[in-house]
Amino acid sequence: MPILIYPFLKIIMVKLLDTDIKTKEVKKWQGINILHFQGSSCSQKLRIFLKEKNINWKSHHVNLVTGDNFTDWFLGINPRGVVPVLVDNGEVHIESNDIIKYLDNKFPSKILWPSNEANKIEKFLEEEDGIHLDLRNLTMKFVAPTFLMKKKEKDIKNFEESSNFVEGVEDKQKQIQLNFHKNFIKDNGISSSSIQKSINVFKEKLTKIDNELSKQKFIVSNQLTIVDIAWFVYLRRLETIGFTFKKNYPNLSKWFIELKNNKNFLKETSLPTPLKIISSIFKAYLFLTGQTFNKYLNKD
Ligand SMILES: N[C@@H](CCC(=O)N[C@@H](CS)C(=O)NCC(=O)O)C(=O)O
Repeated sequence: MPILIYPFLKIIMVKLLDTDIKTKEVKKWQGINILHFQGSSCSQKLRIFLKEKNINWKSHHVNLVTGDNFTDWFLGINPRGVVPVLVDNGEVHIESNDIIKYLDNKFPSKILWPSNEANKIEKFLEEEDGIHLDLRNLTMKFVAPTFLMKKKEKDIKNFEESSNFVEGVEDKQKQIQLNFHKNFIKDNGISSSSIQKSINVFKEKLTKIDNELSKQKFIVSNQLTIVDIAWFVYLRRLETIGFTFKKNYPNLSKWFIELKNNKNFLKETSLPTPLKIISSIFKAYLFLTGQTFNKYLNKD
């Protein structure tokens, strides 16, 4: 059963049970351990949060491009096959927003999830998590070539055959991840209709956030919160893909430029160097073959 740590805020932690954890060595890990990938948006959000709060942590790099997340070792820590993961003194927590909520409570030095705005923050983060696969659609279409983004059949098979239990019950999230990668292989990439849908989802959300930012300095209030970090990460990815904000989202654009002055924000959202090089070459290829992001942007 999920553990309620702040019952008054309806906050639910995803903490693995001992029986869910097949990679037993992590139970001996001391302190704050983070399993993450440099180019993963959820990991970027968590890393900025950790830096802003000055929390010391031990890094465990999981390369999503080479399939580290579908090894028995990693699946024995997170059966969903995704990063980030927190191992705190042998306890395994998954789901980036839940990890952040847990750590914000544990280290109250600089609160980024203030209790007086908790309901609003939860709503924003639920929405952010809900469109994560839209961000992935756009990333997998515009950041690197399909052949590089495709998971290996043997990795998918290993993932499919691995344990499916989170908090002692069969997990639906694993199936969502599995279906995503299987469809990517079957369709040889992301379909044009999915791209169009994902762009429209973002246009709607950006309009909403731009409106919030017309009323106050940050998205939730006049104070920086985790929602700003989460959306900064999304905007950095959208920017890489080719989205521009200045004309249609002026408040958002101003907020984005200001947050870019924070070195931690900028550094943690940079693509790994090899991916940066591949992405530049790929962008040129998309341009030459008339498949740029802008081609989709202005359609409804
Ligand atoms: N809801 C999850 C989503 C985690 C997620 O999808 N992580 C991505 C990276 S941002 C991942 O690990 N993808 C695995 C892959 O692409 O192979 C969370 O917030 O932690």
